[in-house]
Amino acid sequence: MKTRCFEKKYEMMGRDELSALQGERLRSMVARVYQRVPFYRRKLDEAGIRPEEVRSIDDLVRLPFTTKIDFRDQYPFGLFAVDMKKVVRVHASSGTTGKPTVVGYTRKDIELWSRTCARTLGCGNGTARDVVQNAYGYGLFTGGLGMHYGGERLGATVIPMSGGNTKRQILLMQDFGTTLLCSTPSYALEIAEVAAEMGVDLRKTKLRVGFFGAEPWSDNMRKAIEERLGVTALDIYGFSEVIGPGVASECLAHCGLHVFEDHFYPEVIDPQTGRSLPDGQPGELVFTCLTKEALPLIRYRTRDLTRLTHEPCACGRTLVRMQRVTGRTDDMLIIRGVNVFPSQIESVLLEIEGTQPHYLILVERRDRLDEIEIQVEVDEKLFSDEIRKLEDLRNRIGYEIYSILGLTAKITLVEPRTIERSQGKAKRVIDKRVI
Ligand code: DLL
Repeated sequence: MKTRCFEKKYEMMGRDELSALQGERLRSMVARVYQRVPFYRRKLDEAGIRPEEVRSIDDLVRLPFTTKIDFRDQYPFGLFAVDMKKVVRVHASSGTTGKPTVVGYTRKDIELWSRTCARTLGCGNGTARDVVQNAYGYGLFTGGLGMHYGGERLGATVIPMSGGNTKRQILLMQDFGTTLLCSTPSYALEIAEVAAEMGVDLRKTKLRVGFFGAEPWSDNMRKAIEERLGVTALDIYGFSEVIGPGVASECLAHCGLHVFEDHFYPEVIDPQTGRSLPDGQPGELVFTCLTKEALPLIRYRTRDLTRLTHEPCACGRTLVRMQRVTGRTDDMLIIRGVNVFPSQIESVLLEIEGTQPHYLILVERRDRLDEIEIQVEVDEKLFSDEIRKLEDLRNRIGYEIYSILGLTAKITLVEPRTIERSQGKAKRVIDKRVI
């Protein structure tokens, strides 16, 4: 199989050489965070580990984990390992409650990120001759700017579309000769449907490969996307805490996602015991950033479930592969590409006078788009009041939810004791989507 790598030296490095490189990078990273991040110094001290005891990559399993709670506790910049004057960019994703999870990049981190996103495009044999239509959202979300810089770093021509404006996407796709599409898989299907309504056959355009990620999807969706858009659909994975997109990417051999492990070292652990699991066993994915300057993380627990394999791949890359993410260990939902924790919705509701702490979140996929409805019980007396008061409350909740999540939710106010009570753990979410 014909493989074009953006950084062959690293993507096809011998395993022994790669391990040695990882060990060296781990050593220097641990020494750096010990010196510069009080949070890590405390954690390593508590675990009784001196930085100089970390000699090879095998020592990683002795180090403590980092979690999303640590981001919340160190909000906003407490985990940064450099002075703010070296930080040239911040991004953010959803935290578990009102505060976002904030991540930072130095100039060198941006260069690293550009390269790993260029590698991602390289996994679909992308080159400087390609035209990349980037339909990931630009802004605090990492998808847009990450893939944008990756495209430019590759030397390709980037069309910075962001999400939405679907008819325009289709028009430019034809007129500019787009060859590579970057979007969430659900948005790719939306593009296909709108194109069909417009009478445009996307299979006749120059579109060649799509880089789809940021949300869970399935082989059925892959088939539908490939048929309707006439592309090879690749699964790409990443998350903001470690960098954004550009952590792992499927190649044209379609047998798992190559993890760019010379920078982001993956482990799979048993989520209950924290014990590292061998190849092939499913568990929680954990990442260590070996080279990042602004935010180097030690053993960050992603909560994503998958398996790893070191079996050789037909493309020739030697990098470890992760299988498609099959679920999460927590209750995070991804709605229209936005990460949503039910606890975020709860904290909004609890702050609004007139609501009761009984609510239900309903998620559906209608006309290819995710829809979210929040049913919430309100005080008895509001129902005997004027309708206008209920209307005001509904608008207020909708507004607050939008300002925290950036999502428009349908808000339904219901009378007290309408929502079913549970005997044990309350069921707060009904997700009816079939992906
Ligand atoms: O979604 C980064 C990204 C942008 C990845 C564009 C790929 C493409 P976050 O907003 O921090 O970052 O969300 C990260 O999304 O922990 C997974 O649960 C989920 N996720 C990301 N990629 C995939 C994928 C970006 N390919 C969270 N399959 C992660 C399944 C994915 N889930």
